[in-house]
Amino acid sequence: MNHWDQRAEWLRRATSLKPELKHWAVNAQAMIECEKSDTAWQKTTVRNVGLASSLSDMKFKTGSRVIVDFGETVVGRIRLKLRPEGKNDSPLRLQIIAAELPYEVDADFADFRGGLSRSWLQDEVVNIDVLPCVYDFPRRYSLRYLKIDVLAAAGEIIFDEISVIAESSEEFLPDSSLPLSLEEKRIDKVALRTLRNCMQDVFEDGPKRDRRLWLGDLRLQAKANRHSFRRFDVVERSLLLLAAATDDEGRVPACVYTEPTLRHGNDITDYSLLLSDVVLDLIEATDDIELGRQLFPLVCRQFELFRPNFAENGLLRDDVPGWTFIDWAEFNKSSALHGIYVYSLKAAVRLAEKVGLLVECESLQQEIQHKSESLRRLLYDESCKLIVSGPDREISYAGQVWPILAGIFSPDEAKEILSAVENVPEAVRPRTPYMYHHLVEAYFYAGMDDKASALINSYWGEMVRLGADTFWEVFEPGNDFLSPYKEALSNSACHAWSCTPICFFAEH
Ligand code: RAM
Repeated sequence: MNHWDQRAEWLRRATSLKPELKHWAVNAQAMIECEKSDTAWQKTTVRNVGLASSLSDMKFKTGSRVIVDFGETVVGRIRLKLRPEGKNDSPLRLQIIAAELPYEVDADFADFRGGLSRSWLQDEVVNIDVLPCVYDFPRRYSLRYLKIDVLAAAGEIIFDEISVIAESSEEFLPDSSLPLSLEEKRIDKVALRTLRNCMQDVFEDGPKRDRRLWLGDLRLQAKANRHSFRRFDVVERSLLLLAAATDDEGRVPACVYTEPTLRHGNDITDYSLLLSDVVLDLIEATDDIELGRQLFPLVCRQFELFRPNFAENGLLRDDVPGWTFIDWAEFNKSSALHGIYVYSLKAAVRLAEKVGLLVECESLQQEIQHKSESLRRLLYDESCKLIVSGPDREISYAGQVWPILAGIFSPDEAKEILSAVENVPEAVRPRTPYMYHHLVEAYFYAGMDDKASALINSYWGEMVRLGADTFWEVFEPGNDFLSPYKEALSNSACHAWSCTPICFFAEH
């Protein structure tokens, strides 16, 4: 089959796998007010001021405000059941803010200075012509809190109901039968809700932002899904959409837009390489050998496209073109990317073995050996037990973690490396749950299980202690307003790549 036909075929199959979304109502639980607090996350805390069930006894007029809490973060469409009291001769004008975090409820959006579009912020003004009515907002939001300001009303109005018609591929969070501590159970539940809320008709990175399918996020979602919802249809659909949007050179996109028609989004070098791992994970779970064989050439093409970035000595050149992500932080990414290359080659070999393409394995094996040796020989500083990166021999956590996950070092050596990096104050630390996930994995690989558990507790556990009921896109303890987009309001507070405690608890 030629390239065009193959992509069309993948798109057809992906379309046939489109899941039917489940819908259910989540009612507002409480009325709240926001307050400034020095000890709260992002300096904002909420105070309960009444039960949402007493709303129907209250009357609102021009200038009034109500803020409700749904008790958990939900993704769906807001529904208001409204009734006029007295004068009813003109439209009702409302302004809403749908917020994932208390800070968003209280912030002044006019001060927005972010690098991403202001339109990601979840606010809107609506005019409702006919009362009484049940008004369903057309746009889907991700929210825990809803602020409603009555901008103009003819007379008084009553909210008989404020709810969200939630939507996702799955409604219920699976019950874990794992022997977990109370603290771990809480983390697990938050992780499951995060994954569930991102599981729309594709695996989205975040239902508030970017509401988009990213290969790197999908990789972690698929792993967590294996231990929880087991919706392999949604994984396969998501993977095939990415495959179907491959460009004419054969590069798989880092993300796609699925509406109105499929479109190739950004390219990220490390995400394309990791395609092998996503395919392997799915085929291991489903045993769909035929699909594995079909996707194998696409997996190999990613290595072919990337290979010219290696110099004669087996190290990456300093000027790898395009976007290398690894984590939302500025640092020399060379040793991490080298590690990802070897890690991804190894996944490709396992995939080839699984689907019986043994002839292909030999050259991949040789390359693994060659690239592992060059990293060890040229980037590993035996005297201080650290992996350096780039001409200035920079040290970062990612630069240690990925070569370790690639299996270039034994668990004992990995332990020495991970212990050594802790004593380097200038070592660039992880910034996002995405990179923290890989650090935890590296601790487990090195047999440092206590370190891994402590990190799960101090990182994901801390988010829970700060009030998270879904895990955040970006989290650095003590740095409340950190944002890769120069504006914390743009951050997503329910983000796919943060859901992986599900994997840690199930696997270790
Ligand atoms: C952001 C999103 C997404 C991530 C990319 C690299 O836009 O947070 O989850 O995969 O960056």
